[in-house]
Amino acid sequence: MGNKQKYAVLIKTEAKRLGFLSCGISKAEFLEEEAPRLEKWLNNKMQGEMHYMENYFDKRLDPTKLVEGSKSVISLLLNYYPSETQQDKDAPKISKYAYGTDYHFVIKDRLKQLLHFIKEKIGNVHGRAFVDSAPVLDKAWAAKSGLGWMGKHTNLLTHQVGSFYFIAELIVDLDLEYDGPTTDHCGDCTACIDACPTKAIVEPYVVDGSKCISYFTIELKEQIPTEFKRQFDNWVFGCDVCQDVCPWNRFSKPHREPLFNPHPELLSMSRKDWEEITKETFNKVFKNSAVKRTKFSGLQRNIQFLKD
Ligand code: B12
Ligand code: SF4
Ligand code: SF4
Repeated sequence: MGNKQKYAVLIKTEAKRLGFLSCGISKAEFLEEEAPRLEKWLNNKMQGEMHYMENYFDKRLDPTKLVEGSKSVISLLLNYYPSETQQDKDAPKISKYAYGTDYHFVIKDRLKQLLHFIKEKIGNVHGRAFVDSAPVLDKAWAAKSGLGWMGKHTNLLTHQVGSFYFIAELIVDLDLEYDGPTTDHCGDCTACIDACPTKAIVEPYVVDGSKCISYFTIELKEQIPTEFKRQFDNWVFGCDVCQDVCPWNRFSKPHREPLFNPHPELLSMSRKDWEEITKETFNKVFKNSAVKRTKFSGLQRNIQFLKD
């Protein structure tokens, strides 16, 4: 076994031990296929008010411009599929990914541990840890390294565990053995496209971000356009519809990450509790959650938007 292969095995074994669902490795290089797609998406203004998506176009497509001397992108998945969901079927809905502690903190910590391990076992490796917010095309890298395929709803998914997981990566200046992509198993299915409440999946594999409920309820700082009234299917933070209807998500398995467990009160909150939510309850129930990012005023705007 050569060093590249030996180190790749070592890293993947440690990633599993740290609780990651899976780990795949790609050569750090320009993402040729994604470049025209990202350009088109931006030209069509599908980023809406998410102006950060317009920045660092070159770095977003080429990790060697983001991390000097980088050779490999190590992609990692972390499962967040909960064993229980909200009990009141009429209550405003929170996306499953936001039930527990904000994933940025949980994953960043785990990534640092993995990087530390690499430095300790392999040597003087330079690298950086990324999760979500950096100019990195998380899904494209995970797909390139065989961790799943990008479905028609554009999320990364697999046969084995569906799509309810986060994606993160380490970009390092270490040569490793690279994995190849897997195949697309969407076939003739159009369940996600048909079910999307705001028709945001404008064509297979293309989501118009500016029409997605997740964008309206989390990213948009202004008022939600009234033309979308009564189309939110009761979602107040994110939206899971395209994933909930995906046949491959029948194979989702509950996570085993205690930090992703919801505050005990969250799942039992009734519709009435939501409508009467106070700042104190908000601060308590969403103490460390990603929901905190919309602030109390943002959540109230979203709850209000569902009315009449
Ligand atoms: C901006 C963003 C959003 C925006 C825009 C969504 C989008 N699809 O881009 C909004 C706010 C709407 C959003 C919503 C959600 N998001 Co988001 N989001 C991101 C972010 C920050 C950037 C994504 C991006 O680069 N978009 C730009 C466009 C160009 O990319 P794209 O839609 O992925 O487009 C690709 C495909 O369309 C493909 N393509 C185009 N044409 C064709 C044709 C063919 C044939 C093929 C095969 C492919 C293809 O190429 C494009 C470029 O790769 C990433 C984190 C990151 N840094 O990557 C998280 C991320 C994608 N989001 C994530 C999640 C969990 C969500 C939500 C499920 C949250 C929720 N429950 O509310 C929803 C899902 C909505 C959806 N169906 O996509 C996860 C996805 C995990 C996974 N399993 O895939 C990520 C990776 C965050 C993370 N690190 O875990 N998100
Ligand atoms: S998250 Fe909801 S609104 Fe966004 S594309 Fe999926 S189903 Fe449509
Ligand atoms: S619902 Fe169907 S089309 Fe959409 S991602 Fe899942 S398998 Fe693919």
